[in-house]
Amino acid sequence: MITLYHSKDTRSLRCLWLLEELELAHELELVAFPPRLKQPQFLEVNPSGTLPFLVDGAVRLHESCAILLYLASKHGDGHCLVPLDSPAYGPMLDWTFHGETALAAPLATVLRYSMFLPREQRVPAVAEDYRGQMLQRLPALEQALAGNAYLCGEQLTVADISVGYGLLLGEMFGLGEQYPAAVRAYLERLKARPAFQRARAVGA
Ligand SMILES: N[C@@H](CCC(=O)N[C@@H](CS)C(=O)NCC(=O)O)C(=O)O
Repeated sequence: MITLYHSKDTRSLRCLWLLEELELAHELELVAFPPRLKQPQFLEVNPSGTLPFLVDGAVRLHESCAILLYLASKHGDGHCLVPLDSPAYGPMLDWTFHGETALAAPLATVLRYSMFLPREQRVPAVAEDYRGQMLQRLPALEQALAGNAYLCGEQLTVADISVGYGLLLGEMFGLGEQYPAAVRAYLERLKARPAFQRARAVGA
C-alpha cells in the first residue's frame, strides 16, 4: 500500500494530485504544518521534517518531483508520462524539475523572508529579489505552452503537476495578476481538473 504524508497546500499536493489523476489506492497521513513545531514525532518518519513523504513498501521518498516520477513510472501504466522514445521525454523531465527549482523553491524563500521567520529576522529585499526571480521564469513557460494545452502536448503529465503547483503557490501569495495571460489560462485549466479539485479539498 502507498502511504502519503500530506499537509494541505504544501508540496505534497503535487503527489496527492497525481494519485488522484492515476486513481491509485493510497492511505493518507495528515500532518500538522510545520511538522517540526506542531508534530515533532513526524521527524521519526522523515528526519528532514518536510512534506511530502511517501512510503511504498520498502521505498521511502521525500522529494515531491522524485515522487511524481516514481509513482507515474512505477504505478501509472503510462499515464501522466510521455514515453522514453518521444521527443517530449526530455522536456517533460526538464519542466518537472523546473517546477520545483525555478518556481516553488524561490517562492519558499519569499515566504521565509517575508512571513515565516520571526519579524526581526525578515529581509524584505531578499523576498523581493526571489519574487522577481520567479516571475522572470514565466515568459519561458508562456513560450512552451504556445499552441499546447499542456507542457508536453494535449495530455497532462507530471511536468504540469510540478509547474502547476509552483504557479498555484505564487497565486496564493498574490502574484497571479502578474502572470502572463497564457500562463494564467493554463493555471485555470489545471485547477479545473477534477483530480486537482479532489486533492486540494483534502486536509484542514
Ligand atoms: N524540495 C522538497 C521541499 C520539501 C519542503 O520543503 N516542503 C515544505 C512544505 S511545502 C516543508 O515541509 N517545510 C517544513 C520545514 O522545512 O520545516 C520537495 O520538493 O519535496
